[in-house]
Amino acid sequence: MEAAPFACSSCPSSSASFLPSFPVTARSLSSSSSLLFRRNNFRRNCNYYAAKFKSPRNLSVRASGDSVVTLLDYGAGNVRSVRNAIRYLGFDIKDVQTPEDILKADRLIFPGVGAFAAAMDVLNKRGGGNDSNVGIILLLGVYSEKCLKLSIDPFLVSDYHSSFTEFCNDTSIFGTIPLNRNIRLELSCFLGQYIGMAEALCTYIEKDRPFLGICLGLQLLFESSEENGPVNGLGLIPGVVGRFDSSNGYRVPHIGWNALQIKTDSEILDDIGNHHVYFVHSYRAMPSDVNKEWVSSTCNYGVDFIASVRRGNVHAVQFHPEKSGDVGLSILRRFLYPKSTIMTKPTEGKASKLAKRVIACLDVRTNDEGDLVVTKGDQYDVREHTKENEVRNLGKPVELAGQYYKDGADEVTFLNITGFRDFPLGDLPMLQVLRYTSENVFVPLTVGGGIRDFTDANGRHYTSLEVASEYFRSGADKISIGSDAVYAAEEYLRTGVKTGKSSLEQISRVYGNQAVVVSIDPRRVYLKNPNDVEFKAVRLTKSGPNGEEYAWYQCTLFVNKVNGGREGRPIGAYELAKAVEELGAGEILLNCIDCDGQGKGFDIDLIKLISDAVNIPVIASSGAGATDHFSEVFMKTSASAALAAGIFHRKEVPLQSVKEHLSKEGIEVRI
Ligand code: 1PR
Repeated sequence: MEAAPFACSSCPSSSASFLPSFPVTARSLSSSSSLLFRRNNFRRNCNYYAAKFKSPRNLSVRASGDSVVTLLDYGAGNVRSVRNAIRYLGFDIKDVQTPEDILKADRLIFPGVGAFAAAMDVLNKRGGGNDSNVGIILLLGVYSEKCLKLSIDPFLVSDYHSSFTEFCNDTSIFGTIPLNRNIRLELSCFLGQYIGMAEALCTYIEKDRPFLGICLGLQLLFESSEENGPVNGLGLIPGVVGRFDSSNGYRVPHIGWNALQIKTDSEILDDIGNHHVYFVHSYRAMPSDVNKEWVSSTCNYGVDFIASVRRGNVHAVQFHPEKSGDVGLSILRRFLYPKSTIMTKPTEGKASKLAKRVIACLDVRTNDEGDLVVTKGDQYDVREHTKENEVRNLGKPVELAGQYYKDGADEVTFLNITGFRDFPLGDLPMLQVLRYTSENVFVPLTVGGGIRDFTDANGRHYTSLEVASEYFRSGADKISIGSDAVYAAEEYLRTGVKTGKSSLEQISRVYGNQAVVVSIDPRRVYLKNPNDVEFKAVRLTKSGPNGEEYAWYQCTLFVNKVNGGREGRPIGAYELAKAVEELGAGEILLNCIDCDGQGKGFDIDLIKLISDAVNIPVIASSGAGATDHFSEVFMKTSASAALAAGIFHRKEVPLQSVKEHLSKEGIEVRI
């Protein structure tokens, strides 16, 4: 490795003004021939450095006021909702730039998103300086403050290039006795901005400073995770984070609104025991004797897993309070205003298990005047059958989404139905819709349409991952892929090879499969004999127009070319669903062109076929016209959620009456 100059870009106190006159680097110090040089120069310069290098503890100025939350966002997914919720509750946000920001925080929220290993990589990165600087600074810190106490020969650590944690664990320096946690903390405080985020986080938590970890922000506190691992975590709570077992009939990821069993006085969870909160994850930590002091609530999903932990001022939750509606906001409020007595008590709930979800869907497109409107098709035809043939306009996207949130929608889905021709990153109004909606809507938002590779008019190429990232940054929790998933599944079935290059694979690798929905748009093709096609056919509950007893469900997509239109593809919904599950989809949004906008009920044959075929959650879509249709789909199939559009837009059936009806029928829903 090339020797780096001894200068730290992020730290004014280590600026060139007090650099030694000799070109010292950790590497230059490491050669054995320079030992004498090192000793003499090190000792000569040490007092000088000690005088210049002040502990951040001494320098520390309270950066944050009473109404500031420090947010640890390492850019791996959608934390816009957390930001929006914090602002909604009257707080400003200070972003963590350096580990020192963590140490100085008054209250810290860590909304971990993405994969465990990627998050630990970021946390383990050092704060300021580079490899060489860290070695030198550690050396100075150890020498000037701790050497006598630790009896360390500072020269043994002079070229220490690795992270602070590795340094502390190095038995060649500290012998077989591991460096005591208290001394580590003192050292890390002393070294302040030169330590990694991980060490700063451990220090902050061990000092019992107000902390709230969310989702991955809870998992990272444990010793390790099996996610692409084992991967070491922060090690503050005993236990290993493992994957849910889907072999016992439970769909993985665990997505949806589930109930908590409160174990101890958790303070931030007061009064919410009987309400549902929103989970979305495939990995979980398990309660055991070794961590029971931490566990404040559990949740059941085939097994009892840890839903929240609490010790003193340190809290972490596996669910998403920022996506759990009013109940979630009340949890955040209790964390932000711990002493406040003016808590509004949420109404009494009846949560006992994972609820079936009711989703409001907004098909969005630009009308002929250029305005972005919510529209709705009949079997995908969104134009009025009038002389003008205009696009059906059912309202404004942000307003309608806000209304459905108030009405109790468990999720809101936006489908940019002309995404096949509008480039989403050029289609800024759609991004604006997401941004504005996420300011006031605290349930999960899904967005679909146009997620694929794209080359714009200037020849600049964008990957589907870039498109998805922009959607996530704008407030989406999940993205939905239609056409591109059909192409990916076809290729996978043809070659048997997962290339890792499809949008589906790339996005789920980076954001996790729980963030990737595949939207399927099949239409019924009637058959006299199920063996007439190579695709999976079903026996119909109601025979076809010519007495056909079978049908297969042909996938379709929109082709954007002259005389283009919806094109049937040589792949069935069954084959597609199984292929995209293998490629990394976390959920399936199952439409049906024949039923869309008809109000005659969901296609139960299709939904049963697909929901029995895959282990990921299936959202039943198309055809809802009455409350009975929702109970029917949940009683006759294993769908996890039901989505509707027309009946809500036309105000034929209020969302709340769907929920009340389901509840009366004994189907658990979030009320
Ligand atoms: O292919 O990745 O660009 O995604 C395009 C997305 O747009 C796909 O998810 C596709 O389903 C959707 N889409 C494309 N054209 C239309 C259309 O209507 N012309 N909408 C369309 C699909 C179906 C549902 C609808 C339900 C419920 N709409 O979203 O909301 O059928 O309706 P209902 O309750 O009124 O029966 P890509």
